[in-house]
Amino acid sequence: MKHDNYREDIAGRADVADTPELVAYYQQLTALNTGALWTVANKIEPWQPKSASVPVLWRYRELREHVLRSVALVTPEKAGRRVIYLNNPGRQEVAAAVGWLYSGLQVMHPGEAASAHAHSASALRFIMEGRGAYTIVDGHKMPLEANDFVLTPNGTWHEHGVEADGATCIWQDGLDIPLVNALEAGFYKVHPDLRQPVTAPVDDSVALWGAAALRPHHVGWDKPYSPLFKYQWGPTYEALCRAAQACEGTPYDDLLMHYTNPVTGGHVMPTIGASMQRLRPGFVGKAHRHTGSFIYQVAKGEGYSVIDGQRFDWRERDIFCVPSWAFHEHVNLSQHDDACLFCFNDLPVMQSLSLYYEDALLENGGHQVILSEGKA
Ligand code: 1HN
Repeated sequence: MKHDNYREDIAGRADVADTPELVAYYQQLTALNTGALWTVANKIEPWQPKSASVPVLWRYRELREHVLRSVALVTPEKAGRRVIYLNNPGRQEVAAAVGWLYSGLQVMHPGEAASAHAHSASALRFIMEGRGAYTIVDGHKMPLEANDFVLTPNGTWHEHGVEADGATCIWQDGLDIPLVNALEAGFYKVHPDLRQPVTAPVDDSVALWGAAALRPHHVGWDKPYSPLFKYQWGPTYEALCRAAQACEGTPYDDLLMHYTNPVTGGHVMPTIGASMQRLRPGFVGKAHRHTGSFIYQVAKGEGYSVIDGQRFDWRERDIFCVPSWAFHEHVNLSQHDDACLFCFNDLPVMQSLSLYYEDALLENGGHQVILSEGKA
């Protein structure tokens, strides 16, 4: 296709043929812990981003029973966290779901709790099913329901549980663990009491900071993450539906809203951003690509996404990933119902390091040629 644009046998690219003399020279350099740049230059300076991750769809109806089985196999006390993690075939050595992002499905029975700990990695949860789940973040307790999005930012004490009168809960965890480990900045501590006291009224974070466009006058905030820890599904969905009445949306994402830090208007955490998007009934998106790694969960509806030429059909609770610089386009297969996609990503990292690039597909009416069909 475009391969001629990326030839390596041109001026400006490394193109040195081996000779016996050069090979001997390279061996001498290796012995001194050095190397000739031209032997690796084209590999370490690709023409454009080359993700090691592959697009993957994790079907909830295939995963759910395995996640539930873990309840009988291990306790949260012994496991620390009872989680089945999403393992991208291209990223197994760093346990990433895509790029430098980790994700997993955590399950808890009524009356169970996972002990309090803190780490330099940032984390989030997106609630999938159940009743009576809660998270406590630095003394702030929050009850959680399906499609709620909750932060456990870097450095905060956090623990989770399900109330005794609740029902088995499953939620998706998202963390920047692979990134933090790549940067060699991972710290981890267990709370000395294994539990933290609840020191604030339940849901005070939502009460104080959760009113759209209103900021409390007398309460300051100087942490690098959002003081609003929980973003509830009800107001999020309502905001998307109302905005859809007021504007067109984009050809790629239809109507997409970023969850924001109400103090800054910026991303919710320094390293992880998140969004919820609504694809109107019958929406057929065009393809674009950008840098950064993206993990989606289908919060509502049915459709498919074409990622790097592969079609993935999804329905509610399925999870899929879009690697950096992979073309992707989303389609809502229903003519009557909208579809909503929750997404978390490393956009704050890409943007703050000036590494965010974006590109629309211009050929073929803005649609990828589908090279393989994902099974429904
Ligand atoms: C973690 O702290 C949680 O708090 C879940 O529930 C998954 C995976 C890796 C590292 C820390 C949690 C995690 C994690």
